[in-house]
Amino acid sequence: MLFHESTTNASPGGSQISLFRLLGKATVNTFKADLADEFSPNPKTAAKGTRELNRDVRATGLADVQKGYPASVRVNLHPGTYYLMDLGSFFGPMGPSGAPNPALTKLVVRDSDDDGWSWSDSSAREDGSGWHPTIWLTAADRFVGPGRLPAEGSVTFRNVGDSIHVAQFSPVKKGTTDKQIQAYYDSGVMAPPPFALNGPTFGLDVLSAGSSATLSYDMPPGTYVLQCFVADSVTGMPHAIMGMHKVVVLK
Ligand SMILES: [Cu+2]
Repeated sequence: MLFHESTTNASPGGSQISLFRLLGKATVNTFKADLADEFSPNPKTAAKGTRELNRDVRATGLADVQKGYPASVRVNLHPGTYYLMDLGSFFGPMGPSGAPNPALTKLVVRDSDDDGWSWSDSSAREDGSGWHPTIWLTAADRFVGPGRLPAEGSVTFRNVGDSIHVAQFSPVKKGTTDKQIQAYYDSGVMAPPPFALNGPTFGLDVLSAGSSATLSYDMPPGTYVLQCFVADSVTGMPHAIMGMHKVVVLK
């Protein structure tokens, strides 16, 4: 299934859309409580939030987009009930409990009668040009894949780890290295990173372990850093600070 996304939200956060199923006994309220934990400033609570989200949802993107930079996400969906959420509206009005209360949109996926359709067939068609890079999100909480990606094209993200992850691209100065980024995080400095560049960000929203999604986009060429800000399920520290960043060049 292919989702096209664009936003009218001109704030730097734009729209951050996630698509997920609830697992086991989880309800919408369970999910909202998990999410509040995940974004807690207390690392122990944030770690718990990640463990809860790993247990309670199966998320497959979608995309984080800014105004003027639409993106598409292709995912393989089984029939069932799904929810769409814009995290860009997460810190809006508080709910009755004083916790963030993002709006959720329910989406029911039914079995298609058209048995001629398959995900692999259509993604092959979509990427007829041949080169179609894959970024792996690993159990060591790292991005593994090529250092060069298309500025206009598609990238498949495969979460082969054991935690939810996100994959956010932010522009950085040419020549920036992962070593410099790690040194910045290790320094604990609160000032904006010296390697940061103004420019549009984009990315793939939450992807659960065992899931994959293909992000298609058209962004300004240049150097970007791919990062994950999910809280570690043990320390509660954002994965990026623990090393989940990767400098990539979009050409
Ligand atoms: Cu991560």
